[in-house]
Amino acid sequence: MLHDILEAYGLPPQDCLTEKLDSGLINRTWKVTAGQEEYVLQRVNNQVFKSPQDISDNIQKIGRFLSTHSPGYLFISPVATASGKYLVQDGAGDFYRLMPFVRGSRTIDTVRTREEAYEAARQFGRFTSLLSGFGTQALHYTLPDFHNLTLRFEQFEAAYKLAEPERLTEASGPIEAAFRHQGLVSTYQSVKTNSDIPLRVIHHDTKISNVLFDENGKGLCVIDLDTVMPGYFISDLGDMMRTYLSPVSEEERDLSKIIIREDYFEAVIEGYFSEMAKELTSAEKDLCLYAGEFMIYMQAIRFLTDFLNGDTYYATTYPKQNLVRAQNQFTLLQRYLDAEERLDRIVHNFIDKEPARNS
Ligand code: GN1
Ligand code: MG
Repeated sequence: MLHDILEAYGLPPQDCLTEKLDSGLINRTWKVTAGQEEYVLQRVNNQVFKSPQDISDNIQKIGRFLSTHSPGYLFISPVATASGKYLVQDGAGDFYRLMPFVRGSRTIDTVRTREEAYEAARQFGRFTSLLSGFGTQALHYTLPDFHNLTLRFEQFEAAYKLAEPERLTEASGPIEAAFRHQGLVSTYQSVKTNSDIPLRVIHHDTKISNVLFDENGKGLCVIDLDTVMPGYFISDLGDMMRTYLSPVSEEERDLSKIIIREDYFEAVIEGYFSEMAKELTSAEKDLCLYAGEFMIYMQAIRFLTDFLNGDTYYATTYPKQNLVRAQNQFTLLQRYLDAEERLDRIVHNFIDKEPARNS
């Protein structure tokens, strides 16, 4: 299947070893070994990303900016094909791209130490901070409205109205929670209209497997740049809270295992602020706690919506998996809200240390 793609890159398919790397609910990824050379090959899901060319353009533009302004930054640019293209289409219309595999680097799937949380948060902060002079207007929106919570809520309401009665009954708990926390949508509306909360170059998928680490556990750079586009910093900071604070993932069915590791929250804030404190306005700093609420709630309603719609978006391996994921995320939201008094104190320790840029 990958034969023609490898050939397009001038790699002899018979001499290549391809191993599937299993991570992500949207794209497909392989490691390709061709003699001494190692690569990562990805198939871009074009049901989700309607214009893969836009992703490719964004990555090229960002790569050019960073090589001029931050030449020391490890930016992993896609490899060009024999005919000079950064994206290849196969006979079935699917798009592929190839990246060099960074020797000695590794990715992790679960945050097991405070240091890993700190390192990852620092890398996502660094990425946005290094691109603060880039200007977001030059970027395509690869997924329009991706983190538009207002729209996500409307999509939930639409799914709720059309869902099969059986699914409505099964999901009654999460549905009730979705409506109970609807106030989080109003806060998002006020973020959108506040001119002190700027659009920045945001990664939009800050799970730990999107950070490359070196052999000593130090962060090298961020990867998986499909969703890099203009956005608010709460998307990145919040998704780290969603995915780093609990010792178990969004797939966990035993909800009693979901807890908030408050020292990891501190590590995320510390790591992110180590790069972003000088960039963030005081209005943004006031949103640090909200960032977690925003992203956990949005992911909860996205899983719930997909369940109500009959599981059409996220890959699933067993029935009701999206319902489990939604229940998991609503539980995480509740635990996060329960811890907020203490989390707020942690945030204030940092805000009070650093003078805000616009205060
Ligand atoms: C999807 O495929 P993956 O894991 O990179 C989704 C994210 C969700 C995540 C939840 C384009 O990301 O928004 O947070 O699943 N990406 C898209 O696991 O919808
Ligand atoms: Mg992704």
